[in-house]
Amino acid sequence: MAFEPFEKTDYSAEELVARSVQFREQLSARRSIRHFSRRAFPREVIENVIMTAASAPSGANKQPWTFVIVEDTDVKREIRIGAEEEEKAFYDRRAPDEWLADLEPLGTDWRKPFLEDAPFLIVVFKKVFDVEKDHRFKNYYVNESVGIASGFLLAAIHQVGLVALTHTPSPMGFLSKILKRPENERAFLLIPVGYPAEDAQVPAITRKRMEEVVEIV
Ligand code: IYR
Repeated sequence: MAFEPFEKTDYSAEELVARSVQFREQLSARRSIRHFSRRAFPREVIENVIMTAASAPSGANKQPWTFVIVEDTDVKREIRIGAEEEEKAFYDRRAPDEWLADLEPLGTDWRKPFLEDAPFLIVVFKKVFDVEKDHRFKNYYVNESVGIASGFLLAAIHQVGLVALTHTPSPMGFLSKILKRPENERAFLLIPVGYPAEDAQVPAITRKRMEEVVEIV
């Protein structure tokens, strides 16, 4: 592999602090949203946030991801039906009481209208291996890589000024079927993206204080 110079930046200590505060404030204003407007916007925005995600680091630079953009109304409906079926089973039977108690403050239930309301759904697939000419090639740290890319994606959506939800109906096999994905891909996250509904509300959550999440050695 050829090497090339790294285009570096060089900020002073004061600039570093100011930039870290600014980005912290910007990103910590992001919230998971469950009520979407149907207001349209260009698909180009979605393509750009996805390509931001696809710039994430990955094990051995294998980039083990596929991002499916769903904009077709009928396919969105099919996905809503599939997700609600799994979610109904989750809320009615599968979820242990402790899990339901943890979800209660968030006000979630099996109904997922946002899967039809949001103009776009992004379905993130992880590639557990790659296939070329019937040969299987290994990917590495797939969950870590796709998790990092998904973090980039959420940050990019927020920076653009749109909202999203990291939705994980479980199991997600219905997504592979509806979207006709190959056998080396598994659904990782289902992310509706759009403008928030006029009357969107969010639970008044708090974040842990620094002392609770940081240890200095
Ligand atoms: N997948 C379900 C349940 C759910 C689970 C967790 I953990 C959440 O943080 C939120 C919801 C649903 O989407 O409703």
